[in-house]
Amino acid sequence: MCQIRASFIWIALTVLAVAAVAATPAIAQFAMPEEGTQQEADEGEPAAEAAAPEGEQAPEEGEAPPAAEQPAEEGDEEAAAEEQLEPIAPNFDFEGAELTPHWSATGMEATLKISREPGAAMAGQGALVLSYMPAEGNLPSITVAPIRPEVQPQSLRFGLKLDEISSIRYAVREEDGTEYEGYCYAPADEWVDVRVPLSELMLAQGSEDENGALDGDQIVAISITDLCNLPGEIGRALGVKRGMQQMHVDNLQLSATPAPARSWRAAEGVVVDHFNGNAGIFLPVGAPEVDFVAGPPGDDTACQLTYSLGGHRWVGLVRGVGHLDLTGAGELSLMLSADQPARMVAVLEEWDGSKYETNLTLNPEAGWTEIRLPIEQFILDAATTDENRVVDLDQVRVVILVIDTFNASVDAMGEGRIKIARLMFR
Ligand SMILES: [Ca+2]
Ligand SMILES: [Ca+2]
Ligand SMILES: [Ca+2]
Repeated sequence: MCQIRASFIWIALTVLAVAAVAATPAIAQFAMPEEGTQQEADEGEPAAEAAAPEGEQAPEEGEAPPAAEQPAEEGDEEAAAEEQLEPIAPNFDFEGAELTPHWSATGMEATLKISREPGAAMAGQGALVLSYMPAEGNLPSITVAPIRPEVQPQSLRFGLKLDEISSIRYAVREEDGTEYEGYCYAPADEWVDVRVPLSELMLAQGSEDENGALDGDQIVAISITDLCNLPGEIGRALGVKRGMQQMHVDNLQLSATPAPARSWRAAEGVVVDHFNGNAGIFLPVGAPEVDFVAGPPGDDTACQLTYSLGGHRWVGLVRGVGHLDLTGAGELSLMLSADQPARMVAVLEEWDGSKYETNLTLNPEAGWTEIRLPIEQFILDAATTDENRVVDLDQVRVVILVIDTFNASVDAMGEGRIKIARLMFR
C-alpha cells in the first residue's frame, strides 16, 4: 500500500511539466508531450489526467469563458497576434499606468492588471497582479511575449508574492519554441526576490534544443505559473487553493547582471544547492513551512522544512538538476538534521519519468549528519519503466526528497522538522 501511494506522487511529478506547457497555448504547438514509455506507463493512472489538454475543461455554470481560457487550437491565432507586436525589452517595473498587449494570462476567471494600491508593489508604486479562481487542472499563469533582450542576458529576476504557500514554475522560451524552466517556492503573503542564472534553468520536459543550451539572446517569452490544483495526488502534494487568489509580480527582467550561482562544480563533486538564497529554488511537496536557517559547520545556511500532523503524507522538496553535468558521479550526498525520527525517501527521476529510489532513516540524536547514497543503491520504482533499468546520470532531471509523515514522530505541537544542507553529487 505504502509503495503504491508513493508511486502516485512520483508518476505525477513527471507529468507536471507537461501540464504546465499545455496550459500555455502559444507554447503548446512547439512542446507536445513525447509519445514514449512514460505515456504508456501512465495509462490508467489517475495522475495521467494532469497531461490532459486545457481545451477539455467544461465551462463553469453558464459563464462566458474568460479570454485567458482559450482552447489549445487557438494557439496559432495567439502566435500570429504575437508576431504582429513589436518585441519589447524584458525589463518591467510596472510603474506605468497600463499593460501593453504583450501580456496574457491563463486560469479560471483570470484577470491581469497593474495595481498601485498601497503595499501592492515590491519596489516603487506599481506591481503586476494576476487574479484567478483556482480550478483543477486549470493552471493560472502570466506570459509576456514577444520580448527582445537588448543585451546578452545572464539572469532571470522577479519579485513574487502570493496569498498562500505556493509551488511556482517559471519558464523562458527561445524563438524556435524550445522552453527552459525552473521551480521555486513562495511563502504566504511575503515578497520573494527570485534571481536565477539562466545557466541554471533546465530544458523543459517535452522540449528539444538543437544546441542543448539556453541562448539568452533568443528568448522571446517569459512565463510564471502557479502549480496549484493539479489533478489527483500531485494536486494535493503541490497545494490545493480555494477562493479567489492573487499573484503579485514586480521587477521582472532578463538582466545582464549575473545572479549568484546555486549550483557549481567543486573539487569534491557537483554542488546542486547550498540553500543559501532568500528564495527556495525548488518545489515544496506537501505544503511544508520553509525557512532558511543556520547550516552545519562549514555551511552558512540550510533549508528547514516543517511538517504538521494531519497534513499531506509526503512532505519535502523537488530540486531540478537537469541543468547539471553529473557524469562520473557515484553518490548523492547531503547534510541532514532531523528533530524527530522519520523515514526519508530519496528519488532520482530521469527525463523519461523513470524513477529510482532509496530509503533512509533519520535519527534526531545524530545531529547534523552527512548522508551519502551510492547511485547503485537506488532501485527502479516498480510503477515506472526504464528502457535500460539503470540510472543514467546524464538523464536525471530532478531529485526528490520526501519524509513519510504518516510514519514520522512529531513534537508536542504536532510538528516535525528536518534541515537539509549541501545537496551534492560526488
Ligand atoms: Ca514596481
Ligand atoms: Ca538553444
Ligand atoms: Ca535509464
